[in-house]
Amino acid sequence: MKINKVIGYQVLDSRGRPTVAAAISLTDGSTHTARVPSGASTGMHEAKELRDKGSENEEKFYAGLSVQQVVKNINEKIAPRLIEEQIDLNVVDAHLLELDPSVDHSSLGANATLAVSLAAAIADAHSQNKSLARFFNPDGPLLIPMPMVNILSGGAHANRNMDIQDLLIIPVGAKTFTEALSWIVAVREMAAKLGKEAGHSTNLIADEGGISIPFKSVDEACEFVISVIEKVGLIVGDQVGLALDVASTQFFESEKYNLTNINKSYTSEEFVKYINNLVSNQPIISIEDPFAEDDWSAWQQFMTIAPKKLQVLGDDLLTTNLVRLNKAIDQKSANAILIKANQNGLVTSTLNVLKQARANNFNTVVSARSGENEDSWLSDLATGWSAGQIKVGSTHGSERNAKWNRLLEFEAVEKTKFLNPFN
Ligand code: 2PG
Ligand code: MG
Repeated sequence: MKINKVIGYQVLDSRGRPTVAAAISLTDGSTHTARVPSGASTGMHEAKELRDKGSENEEKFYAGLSVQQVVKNINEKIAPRLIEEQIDLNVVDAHLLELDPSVDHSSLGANATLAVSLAAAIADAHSQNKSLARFFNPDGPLLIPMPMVNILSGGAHANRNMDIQDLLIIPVGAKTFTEALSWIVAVREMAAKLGKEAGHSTNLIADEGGISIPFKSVDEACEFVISVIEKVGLIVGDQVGLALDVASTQFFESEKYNLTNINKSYTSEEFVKYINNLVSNQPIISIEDPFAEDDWSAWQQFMTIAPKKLQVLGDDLLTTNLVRLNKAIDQKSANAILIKANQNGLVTSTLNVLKQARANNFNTVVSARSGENEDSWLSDLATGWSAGQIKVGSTHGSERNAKWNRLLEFEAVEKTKFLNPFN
């Protein structure tokens, strides 16, 4: 099946900011659309998301956040190439790479390349009469990833109410995804209730739907979530583990980690000790970005002393980038990678990063961004690629629940197996 039409246009995301959509129409009359997400605590090594601010095409009505130039790139540069050359859907990414060979896709914008790349994958799946998940994993049971779900939010997603960005839970004792989600919903509800009873304002719902309570220290936040899990009747450790996204790049300045809520600054070496104490004293089974994106030696040092079973997850450190991943493999800087398609810019090369991580025994966590939309392709990618885990934010907001609901759908209608990388 061939491409008939490619149209880029601007839509709004969950923060009410513009983002890019691409629609690909095929010769059978069908149309396939993908919308791209957008981060707030972005790493500097991510592929480049272009916006109009400061450009010739600046669009003032959207506070400079519009993406009209990117839309133009799709309509005037990408579309003619894909249509006139009558290319097959499975080589769209190769053509996008030729059109923009820059490592960070800064000439067309990674938000242009990813929108088209995703729409092409969805269209290709359709041309084979398959869902996107089955397109990538045609045989055997679909493997459903373990969810990692935000309960408390801080950092860039919640007015810096807490220094760390997320306190999440992982329902490691659940036997199915459906059971896992039921526990998560129970914990989130109880967190809101107990938070209010303790006199906190729980009114601020963060960008990813987490509850924002201004806990001063990480220990305080952990202890609160532990009490919530216990109150629900679940066993901390056996059934539910804690996870952190420290997002430390956000508070690393002048070579110091500055925890402003407790008024303390740490050198890299001191912060390695601080993090190691934290993970040794709390039931934390996964820690993301404990150190800043270029503080490689802190990562390496930590890995030599960290508890053996701890998942040490690189987000800003690795930015779904093959070169950075290979460096982390060589230097033993982490043992898990967050996979975000828009940090990379193309579906095929995102998958290559995931494959390389898996081949080197890294855990893989497919992740949404803080600025999301109603699309659910993320759940299809995570499942089709058999990623061990998925991170979508909280269970609040339709842009988040679209992804959870897609996984519930798989479990209801397909033959599935629920993955547990923590077993
Ligand atoms: C992260 C993501 C998602 P953002 O840091 O892992 O939680 O945040 O999309 O803002 O980079
Ligand atoms: Mg992160």
